[in-house]
Amino acid sequence: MKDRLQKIREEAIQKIQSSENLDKLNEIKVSVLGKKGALTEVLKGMKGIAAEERPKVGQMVNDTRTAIEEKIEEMRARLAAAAREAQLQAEVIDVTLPAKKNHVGHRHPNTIALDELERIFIGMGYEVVEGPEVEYDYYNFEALNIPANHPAKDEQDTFYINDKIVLRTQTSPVQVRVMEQGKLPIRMIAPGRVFRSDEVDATHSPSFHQVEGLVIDKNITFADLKGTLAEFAKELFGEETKVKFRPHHFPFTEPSAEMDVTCFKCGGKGCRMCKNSGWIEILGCGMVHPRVLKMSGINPEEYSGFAFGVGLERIALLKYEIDDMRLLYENDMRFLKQF
Ligand code: 2NL
Repeated sequence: MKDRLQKIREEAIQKIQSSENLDKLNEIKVSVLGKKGALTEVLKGMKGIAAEERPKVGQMVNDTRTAIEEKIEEMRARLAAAAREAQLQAEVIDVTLPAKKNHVGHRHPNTIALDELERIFIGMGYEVVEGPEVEYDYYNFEALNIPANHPAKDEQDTFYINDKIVLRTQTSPVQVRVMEQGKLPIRMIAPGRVFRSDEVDATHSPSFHQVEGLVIDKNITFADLKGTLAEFAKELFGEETKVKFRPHHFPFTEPSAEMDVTCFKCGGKGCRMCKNSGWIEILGCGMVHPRVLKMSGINPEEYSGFAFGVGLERIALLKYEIDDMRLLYENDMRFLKQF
């Protein structure tokens, strides 16, 4: 019996010491100390031993078990430390490696121009209001005094969803919605995306952006329009900028005008930028047509107002001297990050 236990002990210790990982070690533990293990087999054989011998044999079995358990624990600690060390080695971070380049984003030229326009008008007490891009024909055309037979309504120029709904061709419908709410006075700008059925070229795109402005109060005159837009031009293009108004026609304003600014490149002497005229066309404007006021529930005998519309891309192209609108939509970072 003693020899057998000695043999079990030596074999077990030999296996334990040569086990190369924790899984292997556990297998050995089960094969020796487990329910069907070698040592357990010995205990089962105790029945055949004389009663007076049993305590002694029991003691020997227990000593063997303790010795094997100690060896296993010692080996377990060694293997665990080795595994941890290997993991640390595998996960080592080289803090001297160069960092990943962090590409910081950049505002689009349209966004830079819009932020600038909003800053100027907010500074003059205007509110910024947005509205739907898919709009009723009523708000986009009818409420703006654009008759059913007007060329702008042609399917060649306007995208129709159905005969009552269009993709807005201007942001004026946002202003009509504000006028309808009936809270006066109004001092607002309406920036946003607009749509026209145009072919793409250097100056046209089927989707572009507009900023429209609207002021309605008692005693608003063309002098308010001129003063406001002259101030706007100075803030946008520089203090020395002068403006001039040329008569024009829009269905929603009367009288109507287009505003030019002195060329900010040559100061008015004439250059490539202003096609040698010294002037650059910048926006359309006018006094809100009394019919437009009336249709939105405002009494034209009591209130008057002015309105204007600017193409955002036109401002961005001019300000940053970009000669092709398509560059604004290609999302080429090498181009965009110049501004
Ligand atoms: C242009 C011309 C303009 C307006 C827009 C407007 C809006 C309302 C009432 C009256 Cl709610 N008018 N907007 C007025 C005059 C001109 O835009 O050529 N824009 C690029």
